[in-house]
Amino acid sequence: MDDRFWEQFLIPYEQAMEELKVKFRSIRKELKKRDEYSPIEFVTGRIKKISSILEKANKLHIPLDRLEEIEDITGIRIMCQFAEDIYRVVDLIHQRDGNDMTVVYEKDYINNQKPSGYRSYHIIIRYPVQTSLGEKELLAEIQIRTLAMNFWATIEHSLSYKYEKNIPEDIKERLRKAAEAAYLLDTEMSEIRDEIRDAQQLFEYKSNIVSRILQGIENLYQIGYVVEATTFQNQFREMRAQGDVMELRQLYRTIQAKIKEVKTY
Ligand code: 0O2
Ligand code: 0O2
Repeated sequence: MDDRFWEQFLIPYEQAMEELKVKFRSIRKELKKRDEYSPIEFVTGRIKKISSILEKANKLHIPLDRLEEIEDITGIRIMCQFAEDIYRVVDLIHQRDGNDMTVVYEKDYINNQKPSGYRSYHIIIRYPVQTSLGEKELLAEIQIRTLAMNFWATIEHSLSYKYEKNIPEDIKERLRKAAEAAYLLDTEMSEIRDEIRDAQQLFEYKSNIVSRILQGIENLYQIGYVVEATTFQNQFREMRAQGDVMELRQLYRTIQAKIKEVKTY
């Protein structure tokens, strides 16, 4: 197995990696252009190192003429801001299942954290690439994780290499604690996110009510009910300073009722 063999062997895997990176990055671009939230923060890809391919073949007793059975020669990694986004990305992949890719199986290391502390959602797909020799279907692994999970896994992976996969027990224990901290960080950020979303919705609701109140006061002025309009305007000024949504809602209803009443005369 010389360099030329590996060069040829890896061509379709590199092509698959490039195509998949473009496809997942385009989802992000498209959503951003439409001013929608993207569950994808960024996407990276890698081709497994030759030494790791051989190591894995050896570990899984895969003969060298069946290396294509290794599932993660092409690896795509999708990073999300929040833990909930992971399942949105999983859904996006499921929607494509049977179209440009086929899901073979999935490993949920989010709900089933590894003993090391590792968390991520893995999807193994079958992906066709068009080569000069015709179509070739190959396996690829998509890892979906949050930024916090990625931070932890990147450091743990490099330590794992440093210690040739024999990380001392005390460091392993500290890594497990760090994984717990990463998990708490994800949970905390999700809660903050929910609160931000609630606050944004309340703000939106409030500004709609305010503009409807102003519209109502304007209507009363136009149809000649100046005294009522002025009274409502004064009430509105006071309420706005306090900013109570329920009171604003009540004022809006009173103005609407008044308009209805005077228009029936
Ligand atoms: P942009 O403009 O940065 O958003 P390539 O295929 O050449 O585009 P390559 O060489 O494969 O990319 O690089 P890699 O390492 O696979 O992925 C790099 C992409 O991931 C770049 O985005 C980086 O900006 C982004 N990236 C890597 N690490 C982080 C990180 O910690 N945070 C964030 N937000 N992004 C990161 P692009 O697509 O080049 O474009
Ligand atoms: P590379 O080439 O260094 O990226 P195995 O890896 O054999 O134990 P399996 O079933 O082949 O298990 O695959 P698994 O565990 O579903 O996924 C393997 C890949 O997931 C790893 O690739 C890592 O990228 C990641 N991973 C899995 N467990 C851990 C972990 O405890 N820590 C970190 N940092 N990453 C993990 P490789 O094999 O490292 O390949």
